[in-house]
Amino acid sequence: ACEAMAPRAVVLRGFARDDGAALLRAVAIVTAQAPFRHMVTPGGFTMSAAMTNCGRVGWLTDRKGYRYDAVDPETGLPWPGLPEPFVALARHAADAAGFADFVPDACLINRYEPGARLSLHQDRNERDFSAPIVSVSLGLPAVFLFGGAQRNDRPRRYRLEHGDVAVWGGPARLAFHGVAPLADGDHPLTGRQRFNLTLRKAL
Ligand code: MD3
Ligand code: FE
Repeated sequence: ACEAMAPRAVVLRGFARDDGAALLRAVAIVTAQAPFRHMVTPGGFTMSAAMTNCGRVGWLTDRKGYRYDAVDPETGLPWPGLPEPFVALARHAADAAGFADFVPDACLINRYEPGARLSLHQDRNERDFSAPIVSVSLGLPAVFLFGGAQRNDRPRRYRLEHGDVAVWGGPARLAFHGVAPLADGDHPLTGRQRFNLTLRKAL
């Protein structure tokens, strides 16, 4: 099942459901080396979603700004490599959405607990906006807010469930988007948590 949100933005419902347990095992391996942490925005706010990364570079925010870096500032080590199941899934999902030859080099992993949210923003720290972004939802469901090219455009709301994969490219690549505060719940694989894998070509 495939649902279009906008030109070149689709949700592949349940695309990763059968891989959910394996993807979560890979998340546990990554976070043993690069633990989840609550980053601080340039404006001084601590983010409610906890984050970590794997891949050649990882996305960061601190008082100095938003950027990608090859080193985890918490450990001083390079980020763990991209697990093979992440790369395979990203490539297959991009293919299914009509983006051939997508090769991600970075994955931001977000962890939401009840009440955590992500305010409306654009993803614009990547070098090449022509590559799509593939996002995988695991665990508790969330309400995804999908706006337009302008911050003021009223966002539409989409429920993203365990195993749903979204692919964003073309004009949708720079759309404003966010995540509404997570509702409490209990998922058989993740308990009171939602994980989101955002696979990108950052370099
Ligand atoms: C639409 N994460 O990490 S993923 C992010 O659920 C982020 O954790 C959200 O937005 C999450 O930056 C949403 C879906 C997503 C990712 C990138 C996009 C949607 C997007 C880029 C352009 C438009
Ligand atoms: Fe984003």
